[in-house]
Formats: sequence, C-alpha cells, structure tokens
Amino acid sequence: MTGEHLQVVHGDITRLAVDAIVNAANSGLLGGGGVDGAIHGAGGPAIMTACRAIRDAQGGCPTGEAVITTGGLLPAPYVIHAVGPVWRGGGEDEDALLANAYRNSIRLAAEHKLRTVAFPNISTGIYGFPRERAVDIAIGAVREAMAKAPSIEQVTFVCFDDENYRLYRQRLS
Ligand code: AR6
Repeated sequence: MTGEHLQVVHGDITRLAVDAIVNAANSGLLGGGGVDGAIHGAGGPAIMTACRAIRDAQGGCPTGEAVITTGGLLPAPYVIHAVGPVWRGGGEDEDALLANAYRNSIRLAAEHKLRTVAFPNISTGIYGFPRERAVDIAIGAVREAMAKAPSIEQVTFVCFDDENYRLYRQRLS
C-alpha cells in the first residue's frame, strides 16, 4: 500500500531487501529482545562487532539518535540503530524523542547516500509507547525528514503486529 513515497507492509523486517533497515535499539547498543533480537539473530555477529566498536568510540547512542552499521548477513546492506524513548506517561518528552529517532535515521541514511529505508514501529513493543499516538508521530517525522533529504526514494513501515498494520494502512490510504 502506497502513499507518496511511503508504503506499509505486514511482516518481518529482517527479510527486506532495502538499502537499510532500522533497528529499534537501546542506548547500550548491545542487543536485546523484540526486533533488535531478530535483527542480530538474522544478521549474524558482524552487526554486534560493529555496535561494540561504536560503543567503544562514543559510549552508546542517546535516546532519539541513531547510528549505522553493516547489515551482516541480512538482505539489507546496512542497519540503522535508532533509540526510541521508553513510554513513561507522556510527560517526559517522549513524543519529541520518538520523532527524533525517525528523523535522525532518515538523515543518517541520506548522509550515506542510501535510497530505500524500512522502519519497524519504534518504541511500540517493549518500550510501551501507545501505538495510535506513535503512528502519527512516525509518519509526520518521516515526511518532514524526507522533504529535507530528496535522495531518499522510498520509506517502508514494516508492521509486525496486526494493530500497527491496521493503523498504518488507515493513515496511509
Ligand atoms: N520485524 C518487524 N517488526 C518487529 C519484529 C520483526 N522481526 N519483531 C518485533 N517487531 P520492540 P521497542 C515489532 O519491542 O518497543 C529491545 O530489547 C514489534 O511488534 O522490538 O522500541 C531493544 O534492545 C513492535 O511493534 O522495540 C530495546 O531494549 C516494534 O517492532 C527495546 O526492546 C518495536 O518493538 C526497544 O523497545
């Protein structure tokens, strides 16, 4: 399903052959559960080696920011590790931090001359961000960032759960 250069698909992000898939990482960059576990599992140890090197050089990745590594064995040559906020009720700048995670991922992709990027629904799993609130922030931030990064040709939102898939389809139809 397409709207402008945005599309939504239902499924597993580790299978997508785009220039970069985005990981919903944490500040420590040393892996975890959810999509992070799936990406490291499917991509193999080269991704963790690259994350450790970044951690050693810059001490992790603050919330709202993103770093880029190889995609290892994945079909996508790059992984952009973005750190979304933990939902704490909405009074701790969660909305802005979530928007930053999307914007900084697009910016990083553009800096690396990548053209196609796929996002999971950052923060809406283990981090507990309300899905309905997150969908509008995600689409708004990506549209805004794409306007400043004309080299990005297509962004795919990859929804793993039915609820997110329904919400994204509704917003992008
Ligand atoms: N492909 C696409 N989306 C997926 C996949 C997959 N293979 N697996 C899960 N999702 P989460 P967060 C969806 O929990 O909330 C980790 O431990 C899932 O349905 O992966 O940002 C990290 O290390 C949900 O919609 O990430 C952090 O510590 C979305 O991905 C923490 O979890 C995000 O869920 C980050 O929590």
